[in-house]
Amino acid sequence: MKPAFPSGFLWGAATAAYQVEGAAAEDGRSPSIWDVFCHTPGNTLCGDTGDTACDHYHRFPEDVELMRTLGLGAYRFSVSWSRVMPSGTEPINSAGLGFYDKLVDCLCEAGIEPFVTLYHWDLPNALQASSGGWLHADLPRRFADYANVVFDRLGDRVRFWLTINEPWCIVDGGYFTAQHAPGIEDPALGYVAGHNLMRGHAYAVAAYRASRHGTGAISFALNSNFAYPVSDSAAGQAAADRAVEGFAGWFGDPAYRGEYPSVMRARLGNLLPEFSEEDRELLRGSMDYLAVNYYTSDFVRHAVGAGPMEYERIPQPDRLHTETGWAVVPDGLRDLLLWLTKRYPELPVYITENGAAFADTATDDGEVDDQARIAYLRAHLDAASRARAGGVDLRGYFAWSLLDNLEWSHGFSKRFGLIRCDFETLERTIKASGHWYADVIRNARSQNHGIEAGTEQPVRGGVSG
Ligand code: IFM
Repeated sequence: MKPAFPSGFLWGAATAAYQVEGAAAEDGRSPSIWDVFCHTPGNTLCGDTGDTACDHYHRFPEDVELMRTLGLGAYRFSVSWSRVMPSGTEPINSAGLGFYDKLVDCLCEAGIEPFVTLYHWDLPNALQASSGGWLHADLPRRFADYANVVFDRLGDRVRFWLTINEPWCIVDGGYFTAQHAPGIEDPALGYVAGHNLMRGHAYAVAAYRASRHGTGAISFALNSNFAYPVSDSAAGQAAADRAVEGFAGWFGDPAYRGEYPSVMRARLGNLLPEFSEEDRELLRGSMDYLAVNYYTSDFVRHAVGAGPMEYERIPQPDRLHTETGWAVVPDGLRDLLLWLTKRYPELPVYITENGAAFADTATDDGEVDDQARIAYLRAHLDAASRARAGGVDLRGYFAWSLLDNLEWSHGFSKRFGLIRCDFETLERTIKASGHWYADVIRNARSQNHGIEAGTEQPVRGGVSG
């Protein structure tokens, strides 16, 4: 039987700086908008902050050893802009940059591919305070300057880059609902922030491709739900189509072809800013690969007046839900990957996040028999393999998350890890799901005749300006 995943498939796990690092005030790091948000009473459950988080900053050698135990081929982590450039611009903080240098060395020594995200939501607060952060038209240039510093330092060892993690979440949480930093509730501003995030992505990609190490692959992490109609009417199907275009297409279309989806342009009008011709040029073909973060899907119906896109989500109480209240819809992963591959052809695909929070119970020894998480991951890997069989050029999969961490405004209450973190003692224990994932990786490798061909070289996608 043909193996479900090919030789060279990248098996990884992911984290993000503010969620795991801690050491918030060490070695010259300045506060990010997430430090300010978490330290503002009422913003996070129990007032939890990332001050210590998992203390990955100090414990990364132990964590890399755990990755080795799991047999991971790749580790996706993010760089904290506030560590590297505390004011947001020059000067560079060499201690902060040095941390990532050491982490990358440690991963390379362990034979684990570093997969680096430049921005996972933690803007230096100095830039928010002085200029309004992503609302300022100049911020994309500042982001590219910072990105360039990181490319220059780590680019000799890092071959996979992501500019921005989940622009949709940044806009939704940060500007539509105020559940995330910077805690603004003004949709009109959200579209401006989203626009500048994509401009920042484009400028950073251009900087990378012009840099001395710029031969790897770069993209941004696109999160999206898939959407299914709750009725089989034509209007229901059209509403579901709009929902996917307005979610995945909102950021995918600009990065592929330099413009927002026409359905968004038609329905949102002036709420969507215009890209300049120069921005369009830089945006087109700015994904060397598709990086997809998937957790759940929506069930929708056409709803006149329910916002410009005129659809509404219908709750599915009969479906299994995770602790974050998200319906478990593995087929949505397959359908989303097929949709993305059809809309953005010729691009290799990596699932850069997939996972679930469940109410883990730990024994006194910290052991966790998280069968619900195993079932979730198994079903999603099966959906991923069906997407591959359907023609998706899937090259890698990253479980979210390597270890339990700060789940943003939910604080430490939602656990996504393959590895348990005891937030009192900071002790780590591999959960049943971690052992299960290690078996999946081992079996996949042995199905490929025990010959692990090494990670395929990053390939630039076939799209050009
Ligand atoms: O924890 C987050 C991560 O930071 C971004 N993607 C979704 C995860 C789960 O909510």
